[in-house]
Amino acid sequence: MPRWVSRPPGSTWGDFGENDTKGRLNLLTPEKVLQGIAEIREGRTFCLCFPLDIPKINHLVHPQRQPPLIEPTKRADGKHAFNQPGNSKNKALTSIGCDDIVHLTLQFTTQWDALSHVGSMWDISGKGKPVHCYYNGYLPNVDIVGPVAYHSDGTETTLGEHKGALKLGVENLAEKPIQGRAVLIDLEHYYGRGRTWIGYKEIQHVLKSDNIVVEKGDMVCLHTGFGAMILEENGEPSKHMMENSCAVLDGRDPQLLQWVTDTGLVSLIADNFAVEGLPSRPPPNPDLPHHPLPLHEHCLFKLGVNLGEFWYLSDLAKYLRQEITAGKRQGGYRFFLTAPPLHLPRAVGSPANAIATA
Ligand code: UVW
Repeated sequence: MPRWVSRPPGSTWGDFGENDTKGRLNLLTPEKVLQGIAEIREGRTFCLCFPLDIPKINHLVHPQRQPPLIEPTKRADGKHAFNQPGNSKNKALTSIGCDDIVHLTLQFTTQWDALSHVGSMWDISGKGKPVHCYYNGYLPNVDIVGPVAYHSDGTETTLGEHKGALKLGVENLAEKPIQGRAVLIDLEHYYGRGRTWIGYKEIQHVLKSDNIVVEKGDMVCLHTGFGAMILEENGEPSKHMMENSCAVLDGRDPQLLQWVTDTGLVSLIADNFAVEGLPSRPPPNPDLPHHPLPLHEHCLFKLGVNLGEFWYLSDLAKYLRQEITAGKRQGGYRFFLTAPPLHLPRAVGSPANAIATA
């Protein structure tokens, strides 16, 4: 039985195969990798990640997302495994070592959203009965038990059951792996640090002004200045600042969503916490069924476009603008991007280890 007989209008479901789990990542071809490499001029590298414990107050926006908790592992005798001699019985050995464990909220800071992160409702059977599902009609409540922790005393712990669209996990980005040509759209330069809703018109203004063309298979990074603001506030901006500063995409602008579709972009990345404004603008008719995160629905559910959030893009944006202004950079705002997630099967998101090379 096919998973769906009708697909949402404007979606890519089935375009990459009936059992596809990678969405637009399929457009990251060897040619796109070579195009990305061709944008390297000076070999300058930029870390696009925050430390994993920044911003310290993310839990005010997402109460369930807590900063990482790191501690030494415990040995069989219950003692912490830090500064341990390699072999305490052999006094001739000079080694010392530590071993850590971390409790990590996978979407606390610089992150990828996997396609299993946000779904919507669709009538996959074509019988007039919409159900909750994810990209390409994958259903939630696929039951996989685990992972299992093996303890040194021989016991095992089942850490929990995960019921989600587990084939769409973040391992899809790791397996691809996610690397290729990216383009930076510098919204802060044109719209400043005040809250600005960016629709199609506003994005076109920046593309035209900076001579940017987004092509099929490109990864798109939106620099809003939000990341720099967080660092300027020592990682602890107020909740008001978190919710009211800098540019955010307007997921209720149909023309903007159509632009995301038409460009063929692979992933949409920003230095803020949801790429789109949160809460989003009200829909035209709030009484009709609607998604609270329209850009998430469009990208993760319909198109198979992974979202990158809380990246740090300000140093890269500054460098590219300086080089372009000095007439030193033909490729404009394009660069080579390597951004693997943790290769953690079934996870719905992951820290992104993102590096730009220009
Ligand atoms: C939001 O902030 C809703 O974005 P995400 O859940 O994708 O991190």
